[in-house]
Amino acid sequence: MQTIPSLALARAIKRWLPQVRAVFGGANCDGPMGAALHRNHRFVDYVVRGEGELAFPLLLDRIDAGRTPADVPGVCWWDGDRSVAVAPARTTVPPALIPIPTFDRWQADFDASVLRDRVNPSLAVEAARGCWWGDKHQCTFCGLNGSVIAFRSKSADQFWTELSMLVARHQILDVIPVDNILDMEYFRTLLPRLAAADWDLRMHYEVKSTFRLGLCYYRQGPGFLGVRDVRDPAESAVYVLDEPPLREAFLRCLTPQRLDDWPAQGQAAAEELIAEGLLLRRGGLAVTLPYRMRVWPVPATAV
Ligand code: B12
Ligand code: SF4
Repeated sequence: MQTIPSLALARAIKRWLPQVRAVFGGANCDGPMGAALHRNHRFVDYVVRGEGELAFPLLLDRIDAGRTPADVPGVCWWDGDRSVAVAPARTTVPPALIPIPTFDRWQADFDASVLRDRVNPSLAVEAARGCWWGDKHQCTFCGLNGSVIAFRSKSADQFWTELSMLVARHQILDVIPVDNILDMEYFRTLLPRLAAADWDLRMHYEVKSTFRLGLCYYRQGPGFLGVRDVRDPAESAVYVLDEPPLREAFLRCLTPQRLDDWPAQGQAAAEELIAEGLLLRRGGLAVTLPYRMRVWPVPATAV
């Protein structure tokens, strides 16, 4: 929800139903923004700053018990007309406890909607919080100023289980992970599994601009539909390894090969890859170029 409409709605609700408690939370209430939002709007009863999984149930407990939430981390509350901001928690919610979203009610509403044939629905899922890049040198424009930036992610097993359950339950193949950044470990653990499932999943992940294209290339495009190359089109090129003989030649040459021993079709495929700069021939041997490169040796997004 947007902040200003949410404030207007909260004010209207409080005007008509003053007994209702207005609680705000989310990215726009993070850190000092949350304290300022509370301080400036007397009709906002509470603001939860930071992660809600532990703080929100605690706040509800305190409200239920008629106690002040002075011990609930990150919460802003009113002591008379004074806005009090409790310091946020130092600990974070362990990734294994990050809940699985429940889309059942949304699905029922969607199915009943007249717009259902006009909208292409996606599932929003969460595998990680924080940012491993920002942990070391946060980008100047980063919006995660108030939150804990330490990176934490679900194990590939857990995320795979959640993802496959949601996809099967809702029969939706468009998936949007809300993570700030892709867990690099997933190249080894999760992505090969997604690729092997062969589900036609369309996942949209954020990666760093310094991300090595060779990583995708090495993993044979692990379920990626495409990599957006934001360089000047004049300097970039796309080469797709989509024909079986090309893929086979490429993969076989991960171990140096003597091309003379290959059948004609394999040799033709290898020649094409050599021409593209994806294989290197030295003497009688051909080998796939190494993928761990800072700068990709060919002007290609070879996925
Ligand atoms: C998905 C997403 C979107 C989607 C939303 C799709 C949708 N239908 O929900 C789209 C693409 C529309 C979007 C748009 C924008 N986004 Co956005 N978006 C995100 C993203 C990637 C994930 C948010 C999410 O769902 N997380 C999963 C949930 C479970 O976690 P959470 O939101 O952090 O919530 C936790 C707590 O905040 C708290 N909480 C949340 N809500 C509440 C409510 C209550 C009552 C309580 C008690 C607690 C609580 O508990 C949750 C669990 O711990 C975040 C980055 C990130 N990874 O957080 C950016 C992010 C929230 N977006 C951001 C921005 C700037 C925008 C835009 C303004 C961009 C623009 N210039 O247009 C717009 C604004 C849209 C709007 N109307 O408000 C910034 C916000 C910066 C800030 N601190 O204010 C973020 C943090 C990205 C960033 N790093 O800069 N966004
Ligand atoms: S990569 Fe994104 S989340 Fe990470 S520090 Fe930069 S802007 Fe922030």
